[in-house]
Amino acid sequence: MAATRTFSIIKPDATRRNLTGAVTKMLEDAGLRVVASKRIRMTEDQAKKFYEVHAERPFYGELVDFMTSGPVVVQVLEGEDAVKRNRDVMGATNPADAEEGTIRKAFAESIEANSVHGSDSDENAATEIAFFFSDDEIVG
Ligand code: YYY
Ligand code: MG
Repeated sequence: MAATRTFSIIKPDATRRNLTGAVTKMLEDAGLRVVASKRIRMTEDQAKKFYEVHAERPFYGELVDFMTSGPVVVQVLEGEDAVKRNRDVMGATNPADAEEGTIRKAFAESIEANSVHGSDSDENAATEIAFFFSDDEIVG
């Protein structure tokens, strides 16, 4: 199968604990290649827009506060079946349900502070990549 792309965020709980390298190593060991990466502080507007799909959920406000509480590392990942490959290595949203060997099992602090984001479909991956990166920032 041809390589595809997905979008990843190393969240503030992970950057705060200096886990950028450890998380990235797990992504790479899972067969994903980082083809774009930058460390940013998300603005409130960016976080609100990024998580717009969850706007009606009770956790939305706290999620926006959390995602803007510290630096994040946004990344484009490339690999075979990248969206699923990344979701598999991330593990379940709630670390209590995450399997051994997953990033969230290893590092997540809670269902909110769960260390990583990953796109859930090819379509959303394309939208999310374009939200943070221009074409010339992605080097495959
Ligand atoms: O895609 P994924 O991150 O695994 O979960 P989503 O259901 O898309 O939720 C996005 C984000 O929202 C999740 O990573 C943490 C937060 N969240 C929360 O704080 N509390 C919940 N009950 C559900 C999700
Ligand atoms: Mg999601």
